[in-house]
Amino acid sequence: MGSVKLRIGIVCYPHFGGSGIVATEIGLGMAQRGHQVHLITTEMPVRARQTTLPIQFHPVEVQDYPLFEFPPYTLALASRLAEIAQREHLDILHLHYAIPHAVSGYLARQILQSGGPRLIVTLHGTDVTRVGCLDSYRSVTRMALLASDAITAPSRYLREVAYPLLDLPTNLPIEVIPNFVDTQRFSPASHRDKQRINNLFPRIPALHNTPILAHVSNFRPVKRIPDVIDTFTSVNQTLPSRLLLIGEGPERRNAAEQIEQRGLQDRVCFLGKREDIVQYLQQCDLMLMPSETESFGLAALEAMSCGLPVIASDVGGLSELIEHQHSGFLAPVYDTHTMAQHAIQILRDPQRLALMRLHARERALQFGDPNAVLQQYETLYLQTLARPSLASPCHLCETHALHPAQEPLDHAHHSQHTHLHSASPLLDDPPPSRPSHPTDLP
Ligand code: GMT
Repeated sequence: MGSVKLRIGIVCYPHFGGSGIVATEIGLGMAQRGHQVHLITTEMPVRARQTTLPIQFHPVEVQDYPLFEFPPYTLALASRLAEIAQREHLDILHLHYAIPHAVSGYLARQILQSGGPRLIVTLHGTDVTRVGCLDSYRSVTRMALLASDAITAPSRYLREVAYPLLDLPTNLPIEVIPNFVDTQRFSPASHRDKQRINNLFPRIPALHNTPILAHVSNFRPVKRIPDVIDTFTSVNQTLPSRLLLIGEGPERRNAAEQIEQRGLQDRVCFLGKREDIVQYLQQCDLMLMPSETESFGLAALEAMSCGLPVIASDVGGLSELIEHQHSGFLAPVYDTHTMAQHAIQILRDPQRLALMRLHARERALQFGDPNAVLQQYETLYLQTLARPSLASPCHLCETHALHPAQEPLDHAHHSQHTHLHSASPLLDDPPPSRPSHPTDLP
């Protein structure tokens, strides 16, 4: 980084889940690059708990009241964002997962009137494909996105579906900035120590040399946990094997029932939410990810980085990430028969499996340069700061105030005033204006 030090507020869901992980890693990376970082969430995010970097954490408290059937988190967050943005002179608020964070960010800036931070919204997946597109949320999410200063998505797929699903004008830029992985931490084991896994399956010692399949997720319906179990059931009928289920979520109970009904409980182990997943992934042979939709598939990328080929549904960002028959396999969504056939085929061919493990790792390495991704975000932050905020009226010429939804998306007029609008007094050499050609995945 140059001499520019930004004051960045990061807003995300702090629990286990891709959007919170990506947001936290961006926060840590920006702090590493010398920026002042503020995490604004209900709890300290999991991956920030051990850090020694000077990151400030601001908890959001949602006050309850007997009248409320649902405590209004969106409002509590908006008030907190306005307070922190003003007190800390934030340049940027980077809002991860549009619902409701984009709306809270919008409200915070309305509270602050002029001089508020630039709003960057990173769409993550179901905020578009499952929730944002619902009648209950579409119009308000759309309004907040149109009022933001920049929007990003982790894949071409999510960018493309966001326009029709959220009814966004096609001239609204959405920049593709892929998820990334720490390839040093998520790395193949130098030697495979199956004892760690064998200890999890004490009842059937005969299984101790059998293949190990893994699934990592937040166990929501979109992850198709029944398809994980169906695929495993078929694989196990042909090739005795074991399954590690890592994560926690609403589908866990159904999964346990399904496993018991099939008499597979001695071959399936629930590990729950954990921070040490690398040590387990390193001992596994394959990862299963039969999701109904997936904007990117960070869990798949982390597994690939540990050298695991992924058997996935051919949807969304998974189709962009996994090279079929090379670093993994893609099959039609819900087609557990084909997924199982792919698994059996590769598990029966140790040489090909070893090669695919290398290819999976190679593919992950293409997403393994956090600095390149951080640079993309940093450039975006600086670009938004170098031009007037798109949402607020141009205070020097209110009659010309443009809204990003309106034609043209022309910043030329406003750029005359850029230096006067620049929110950061620390910017002495503003970068060029917003890119018109968003970047794509490697
Ligand atoms: O959209 C979600 O389901 C939430 C989110 C999360 O917090 O787990 O997951 C999404 O964001 C990740 C990070 O960008 C992506 O890697 C996941 O593919 C994406 N999940 C879905 O699209 C289902």
